[in-house]
Amino acid sequence: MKKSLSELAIFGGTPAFSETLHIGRPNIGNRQHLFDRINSILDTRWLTNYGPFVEEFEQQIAENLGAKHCIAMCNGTIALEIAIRAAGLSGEVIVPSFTFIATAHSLQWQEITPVFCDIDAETFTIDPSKIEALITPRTTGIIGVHLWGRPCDIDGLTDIAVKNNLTLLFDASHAFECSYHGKMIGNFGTAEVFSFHATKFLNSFEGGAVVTNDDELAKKIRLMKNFGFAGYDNVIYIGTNGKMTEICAAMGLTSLESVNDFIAVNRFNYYKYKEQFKGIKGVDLLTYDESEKLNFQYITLLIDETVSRITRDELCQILKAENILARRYFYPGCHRMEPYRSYFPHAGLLLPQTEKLVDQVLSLPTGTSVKEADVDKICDLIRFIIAHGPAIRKKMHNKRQGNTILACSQTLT
Ligand code: T4K
Repeated sequence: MKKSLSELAIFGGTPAFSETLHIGRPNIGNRQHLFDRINSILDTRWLTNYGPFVEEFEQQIAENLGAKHCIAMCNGTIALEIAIRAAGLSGEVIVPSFTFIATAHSLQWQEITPVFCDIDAETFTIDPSKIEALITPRTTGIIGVHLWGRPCDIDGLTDIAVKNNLTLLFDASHAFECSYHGKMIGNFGTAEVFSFHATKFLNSFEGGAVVTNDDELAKKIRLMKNFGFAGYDNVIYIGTNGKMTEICAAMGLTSLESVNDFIAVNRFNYYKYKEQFKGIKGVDLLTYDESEKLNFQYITLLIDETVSRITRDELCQILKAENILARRYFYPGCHRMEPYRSYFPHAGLLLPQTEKLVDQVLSLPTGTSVKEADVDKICDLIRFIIAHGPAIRKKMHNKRQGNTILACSQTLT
């Protein structure tokens, strides 16, 4: 527990953690089960292309979600690209800017223009009431993102999609094992896309999947992820290589066995953070609708600098010096990254909620590698920082000025 400003690592004190505490540390299941599966892969010499583990992984995911089809892929981005192509999207597609860049890139990569829509001020997911103003004759679809595992307003989006004859897809990368009105994510829209990247709640090292209840679409996606082959020597679609390998499926199956344990740890950490952040001025923990099924994978703070008297970026910098790698997910918004910021330099004017939020969010470490004592230490530190906000800012400012003067004098000598 720090007692004075000079004990903060940013001012030369000893960091709170001797090793970096990362956000996004993978949840790891039973090692022996993974090793057994890997041995079996090596014994059978079936490494990829419709192996038994991929098949089992797909079946288990579909069963778990109560959906008809799961098509496993090499990662979430390729899964998005294939879902978009198979669903026949073209022209313009409406997406939130407040998401990981892959949501927008998976469209642009196929020369489909992502049209950025603002988010709702409460849910931080795409705001259905802003969509119709963005529809043009070129619009073919909407992609909602269940950000941080908190579902979009699926009913609102479905109404607009039906009314305007648009295809509705969901980027459900964060939302495996989450529900909406009691129904598992994976069952909405034309299809939903998951990521099983190392940093995700459920990981298969790298991986992703398209989940759908549409038989025809599933068939098409299966062909497209395998170069368009419909049997030996017969290609019927343009396709790519989106296949998941056996070793990734082995990891995915191993992770699936431990889903309840992962949730229990995440939930515990979430409640611990929630308890600790009560009453810290200007620091709000983003909460979940606890009547739903949740994976609790993300601990996200909103920093209101007018109250906290320290900016999100200053807090992030101070925590980094303490070896706590908090991340500004998803700063600065897709519209402020290339190529979109060159294509649409004024997009921010239509995205006031996004513009506000990107400067406030800070994600903190959680997951099975983060212990109760770690959470306590992080919260103590943040409490201390906020309590001394103005003094810390001043000291940081003086330090910056000192460094500038030093750098200038070194340049002159
Ligand atoms: N849509 C959404 C909404 C997404 O969030 C994502 C991915 C996608 C689509 C695309 O799905 P994939 O194609 O990735 O399956 C990370 C992930 O790479 C990315 O998967 C994820 N979203 C995004 C939110 O986060 P970075 O650039 O922040 O990753 P990186 O390398 O900085 O890692 C984050 C932290 O995780 C590090 O501090 C260290 C830790 N880490 C990471 C890896 C890979 C580990 O401890 N071990 C590891 O193996 O993007």
